[in-house]
Amino acid sequence: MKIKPLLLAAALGVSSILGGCSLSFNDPGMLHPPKTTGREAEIQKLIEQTAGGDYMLKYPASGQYRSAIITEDLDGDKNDEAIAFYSTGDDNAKTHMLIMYNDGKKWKLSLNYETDYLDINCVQFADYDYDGTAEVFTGFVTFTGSLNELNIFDYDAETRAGQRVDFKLNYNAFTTGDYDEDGASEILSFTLKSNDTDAVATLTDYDKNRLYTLAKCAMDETVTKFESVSSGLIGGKTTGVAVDGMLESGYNTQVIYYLPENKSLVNFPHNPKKPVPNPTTRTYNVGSDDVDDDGFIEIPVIKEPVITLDSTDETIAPIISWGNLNTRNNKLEDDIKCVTNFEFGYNFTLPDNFSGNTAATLSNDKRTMKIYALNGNKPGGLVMTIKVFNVGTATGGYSTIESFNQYSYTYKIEPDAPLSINDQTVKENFALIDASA
Ligand SMILES: [Ca+2]
Ligand SMILES: [Ca+2]
Ligand SMILES: [Ca+2]
Ligand SMILES: [Ca+2]
Repeated sequence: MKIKPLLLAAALGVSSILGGCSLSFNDPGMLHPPKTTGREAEIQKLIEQTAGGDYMLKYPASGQYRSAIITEDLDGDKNDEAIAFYSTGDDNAKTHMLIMYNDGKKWKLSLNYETDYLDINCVQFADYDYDGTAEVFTGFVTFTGSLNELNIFDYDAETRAGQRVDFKLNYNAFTTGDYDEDGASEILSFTLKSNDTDAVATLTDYDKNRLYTLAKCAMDETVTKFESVSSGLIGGKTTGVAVDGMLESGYNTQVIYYLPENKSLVNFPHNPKKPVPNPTTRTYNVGSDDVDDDGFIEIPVIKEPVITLDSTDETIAPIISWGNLNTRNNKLEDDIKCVTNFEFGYNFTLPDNFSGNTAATLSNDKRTMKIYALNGNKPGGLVMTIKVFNVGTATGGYSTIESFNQYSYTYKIEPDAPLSINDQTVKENFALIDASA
């Protein structure tokens, strides 16, 4: 079983937003209009005409859509509509959001919405009212702490007019998905504990021509920032959201999902009535992800095994146990275990016959990982070694698995290894932590 390359942010010194919209905000987003050609140039001409003078395009700071001109086929007629944000030189205390469409000949204005907010957190698309046309979800950055305000815009496929829906929601992060299995999208939004907000997850649904709060649940008040929100299948047929958060020190994950039979929103593992330590609390910034591409999101639990080392030349390598949530008992079930070298950026998935039987160590310079058979709580016989050389310098009978940038990742299996493993398994179970993922 091979896990796909992961983006492990701590190893790379960057932070990642895996889908959804979070509070992440690092660029005011002002820029000169880009030089464009073709369709973009035509759209830009319409923006110029609408702005009627100097203008600066703005773009969302986070989420999947971050370009100055966002195109998306809202009504499914195979022709994209376009969304853009700008401020004018005359009135830079306002932001305009345009929805535009092409009538087959030229680009025309569907909506020119004006707001006092200056910055855009994110844009997403989802159809919440079952009419086959996606609504535009726009989060503006408010002037209150790290809160954003979600606004929704409806595009009429017949008249091609856009209008703002009478609905507002404050959030630190949000995403959309079909969380109650009724075939249409809901909004799942999250707030952090602050002077203005409680730490809460809110599920907003649509019925009888209005958006309303379907369910809420408490979240962990010690989370200071949302790192990423991943929406998808979490277990069984349940769609939920894995919320990776930053703590004062370290990181954790909460999984939020809806139970239709109880009409309740559930948080794993946070429950104010039955407080338990969060088993996902970790020092490394590793995010939840579908690591084995089986369609279910795995949650990382990092364990530093209690193993006695006689030598001070090496340390125990952390084990990441990627688990799936069982929504019947709200418990994580171990799925895939790997040992990780954060410094040189790779994972090695432990084969079944290694799991619970082995200890992995890292040399002090982190170049050498040794995997031993366990003897009580001490490393026993050496099974195999993974060693990182600078490209072209490998010696000592090591075979190369792959090379990346200046490094060759190599391995050697001991001739009389106390546990069996073959070359193919080593190569299959090795995965680089890919910076470009
Ligand atoms: Ca369209
Ligand atoms: Ca719709
Ligand atoms: Ca739904
Ligand atoms: Ca998976």
